Amino acid sequence: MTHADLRSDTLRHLEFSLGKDLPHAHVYDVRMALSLAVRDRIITPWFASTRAAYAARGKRVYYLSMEFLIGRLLEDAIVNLGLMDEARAVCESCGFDFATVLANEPDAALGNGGLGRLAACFLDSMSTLGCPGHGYGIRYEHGLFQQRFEDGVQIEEPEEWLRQKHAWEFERPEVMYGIAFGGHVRDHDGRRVWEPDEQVLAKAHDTPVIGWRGRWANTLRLWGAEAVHGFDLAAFNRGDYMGATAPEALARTISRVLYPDDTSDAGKELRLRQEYFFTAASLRDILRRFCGEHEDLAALPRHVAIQLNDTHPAIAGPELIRLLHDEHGMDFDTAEDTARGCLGYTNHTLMPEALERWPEWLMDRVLPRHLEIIGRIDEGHARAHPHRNAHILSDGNVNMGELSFIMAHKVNGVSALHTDLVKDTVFAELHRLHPDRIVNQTNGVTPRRWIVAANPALRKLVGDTIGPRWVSDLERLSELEPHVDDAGFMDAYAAAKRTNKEALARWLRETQGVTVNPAAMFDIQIKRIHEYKRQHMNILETIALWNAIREDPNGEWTPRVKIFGGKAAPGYVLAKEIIHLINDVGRVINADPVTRDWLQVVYPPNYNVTMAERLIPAADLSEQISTAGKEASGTGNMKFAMNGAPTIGTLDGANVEIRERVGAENFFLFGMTAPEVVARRTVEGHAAQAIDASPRLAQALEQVASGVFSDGDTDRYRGVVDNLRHHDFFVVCSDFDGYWDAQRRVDAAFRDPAGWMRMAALNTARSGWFSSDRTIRGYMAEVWDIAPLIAPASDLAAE
Ligand code: 26W
Repeated sequence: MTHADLRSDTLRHLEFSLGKDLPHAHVYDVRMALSLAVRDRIITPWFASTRAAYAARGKRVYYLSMEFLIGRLLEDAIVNLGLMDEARAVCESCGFDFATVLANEPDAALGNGGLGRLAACFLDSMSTLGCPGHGYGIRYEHGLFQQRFEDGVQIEEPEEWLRQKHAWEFERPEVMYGIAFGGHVRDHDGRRVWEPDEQVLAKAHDTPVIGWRGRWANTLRLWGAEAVHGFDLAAFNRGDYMGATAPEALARTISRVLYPDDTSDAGKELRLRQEYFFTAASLRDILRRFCGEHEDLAALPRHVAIQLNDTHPAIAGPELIRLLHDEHGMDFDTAEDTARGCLGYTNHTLMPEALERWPEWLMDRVLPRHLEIIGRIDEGHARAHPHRNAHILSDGNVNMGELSFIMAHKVNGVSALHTDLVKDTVFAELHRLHPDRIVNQTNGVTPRRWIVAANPALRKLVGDTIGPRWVSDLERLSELEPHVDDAGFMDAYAAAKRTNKEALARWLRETQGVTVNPAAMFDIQIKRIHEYKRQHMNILETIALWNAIREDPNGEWTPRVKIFGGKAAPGYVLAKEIIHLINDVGRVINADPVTRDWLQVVYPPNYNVTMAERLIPAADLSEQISTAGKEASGTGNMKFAMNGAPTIGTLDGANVEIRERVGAENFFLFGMTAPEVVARRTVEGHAAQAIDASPRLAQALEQVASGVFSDGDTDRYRGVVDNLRHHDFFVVCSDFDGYWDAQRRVDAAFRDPAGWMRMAALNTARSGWFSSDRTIRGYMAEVWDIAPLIAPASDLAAE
């Protein structure tokens, strides 16, 4: 594929798809034209993959997720098709800067955080491995809100990714299902018949997901809601214009916007409708495809694996039974076993408030037949396990975690520690009843987006050092290890990091008006704002460091830039207070002439996938400081390690496995372990005790409380301060001194550039296991029992 071909195809699309000639083209036009030309090159492998899957008459995986945090797609497609140089040349030959063209694409922000991004990484790996499958989700008109700061306070703005045409999707008007809601269930000659009183249409929109080197492509099918009867002409003619469009507007509400909560179950009826809408449409589509190839529905588990991305699609169990039993006449128990044979369930959180529990009255109102079926499942499980105390229905609620567990043949956690905690806590009883159902599948991330695309400097160095095969066989990064003692390699490694830091410094100056010193340590914490992730502990340590530097300005300090990024759920008051505090502390510290050269705080608004791709390659230090036992896995931690940023962190989630693999000497550990945290909480006044024992912490807390960072307003941070002094459920105070000491160890280590770079390079060399390709191979073998339909890339003659 030559530059000329890509250029001529781009110019053809500019003219015939965008209706623009080059002299009048805007960056949007060139971005769209190039996207269409690149997309053309995905169609052939896409069709071939679909045909191969049909020809194989084998098994497919269906990944059901309320969230797919995709980000941008143009660069990802160019990287996977190996067209980087050609695409850059096409843009320049059209008189446009390549980076500017790429930056014109909006992020597809159809997710909140870890769970949504994991789903996107999994799609990339399934295609790269040739694992036949589909992603199923919702085509939200508005993704995760845009964040801006007003005087340091988070303001949410609607996200408008569909304001421009979405270059990567194909509308499928022929793939449309009526999804029913409400109504009643009545007996009809011995059978239960659901008579819903509402219907909404689900229309498919397909996005091809191309794998590494374009060898396979799966489909991401997103459902958009439409009204059965759109426009009410009669109302319009009566001049009731709102009335005329109301049916359309009401129906589209279901796929209008992503719920921005990522840890607390809003429990809103619309959320339940969203969950049923996409799950029901997906199951109809799955059964249509199956019935097109096979007769016997009892064989479904041999051809269909359905993965529930947390409990959000858990209604899939009852819905599949309803389709098999109510609509296809299969007897109930066989329908239940058949459904269980298809379903796998992944748990992503232990946070009690994040476990979905729907009030029975609400389930009865929205999905009356499903509530009945859930009741029968619960009774059946009771009969099979008389003396149990794990109930799907309890205290007037439908527990979606228990439903997912009981309806799945395999349940998995997302890191070794988390899976053990799932067995010992949330599902302890069910684990006792089904001891071989829970397995671990430690998360992973795709190296295509998170190294090849995000860090071209490192990509080049690694490729020049160990050849090209690492991209689809990431554990080959270990071949770098011998080179860590080679000065030439280490100079080049340091140069790559420096290049990325200078690029980030430029971006911060241009977009945030902030000047940072690229020689300083870039200490980065980017993730959703939540008390268990302890961004407030980070900013308290920053205040204590500021105090220490002011007390001894000529001391031996390590210049540091503290970079934060992250959104708070709009209703999460304390998280929003933490954001305000970070911005307020930054305002004061950045203005301090005494400490300016030693300490800066930067918090660019609207953290998203694209910003992560910009920040992670430039990081020196990765902040993974959650309360042990709370972060199920983390995936940012893996992206930082791969890109040469050692971790300061607790023994939580996948930090444990990262430390095991990169080596304890290349990881700055601190803090209590999960059992120690549980024990510490039983100590009356544990926070006050810790504050009394730590003058640094006490001083920092007092400064926050007394208004040092809020123009003397002593109310602004009363919430955060009182919570820490009197509750501190996430043991910030008790872990503070350990964190402070670890940060001082980091300072000392960073003052030895060669030693630091060695740690960084060993983090890269030893983090290959955290590829999502390894994770997906685990799911294929241990959960989905499916074989890839293409040979492993490593078998290929030349990459
Ligand atoms: C009902 C509201 C809601 C929405 C999303 C509750 C919980 C969620 C997600 C499960 C939260 C989430 O994103 N969990 C993160 O999942 C990642 C992928 O497995 C893990 O790496 C993170 O540790 C976990 O917090």
